[in-house]
Amino acid sequence: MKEKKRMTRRRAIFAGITSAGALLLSGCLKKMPPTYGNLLRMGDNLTYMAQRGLLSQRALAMEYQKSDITSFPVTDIGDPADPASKAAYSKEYQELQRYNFKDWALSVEGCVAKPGKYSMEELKKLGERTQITRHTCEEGWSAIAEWTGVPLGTLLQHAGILPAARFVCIYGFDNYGESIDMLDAFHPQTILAHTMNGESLPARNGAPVRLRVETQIGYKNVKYLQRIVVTDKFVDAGPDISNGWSWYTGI
Ligand SMILES: Nc1nc2c(c(=O)[nH]1)N[C@H]1C(S)=C(S)[C@@H](COP(=O)(O)O)O[C@H]1N2
Ligand SMILES: [Mo]
Repeated sequence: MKEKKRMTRRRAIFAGITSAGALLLSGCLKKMPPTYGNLLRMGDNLTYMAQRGLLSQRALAMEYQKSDITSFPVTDIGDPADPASKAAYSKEYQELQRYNFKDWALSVEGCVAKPGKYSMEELKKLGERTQITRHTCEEGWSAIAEWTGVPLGTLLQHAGILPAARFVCIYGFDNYGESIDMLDAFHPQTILAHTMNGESLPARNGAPVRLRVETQIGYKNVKYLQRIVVTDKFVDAGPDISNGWSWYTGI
């Protein structure tokens, strides 16, 4: 009896290991990160393969209640008059900000049938989603806020995304950029947020619009959006390759 139990347990463990292995292997070939082979991006290999292979691809990130909302630390933005502050306060950005972003428009380019610019009004007309989520910065802090914005997938569909499209590069006015794959681009919680905690997105949090990609870590959430480029090839748009930060940072 004892022996049998032990056997069953051993078999169960073995079955568990082999099925997990088979799952990984079967999904493996299709689920290599596009950065595979890049030494500084080695972190992607396991996280991307594990996430794409084992988790439901539409799994939602945790959403919170209004009472969970916390303060957000001030990160990279300083005083616009201070030359040491980041390029988010470039001349072009300052000009737009001076008129409350009235003339701002988001450029959508690349593998889309209808490339063009979307004003705030046009973006808002496409639809919206509101979510209370936790932002997790790679530097060790996290904060919860409510975000409202147009789902990136809705915008891409409206722009007539072409079958060749594989990645979406998102750039801010400070030349910060990131790229994500189509699964994350069309994830229901991936939105272009124009509203934070019920108010227009403040400058320091990325006005007028920022990306919220809740399936990944803080630095993928590009602020001060300027343009979106849909590509058929992998473009490692991240600025942090030299730091060895992963391209894929699934959470
Ligand atoms: N354009 C742009 N987006 C950016 C950054 C940046 O420097 N420039 N920093 C990233 C990092 S590392 C984090 S943690 C979050 C910080 O968002 P917050 O300033 O709203 O807290 O923005 C991300 N998006
Ligand atoms: Mo961060």
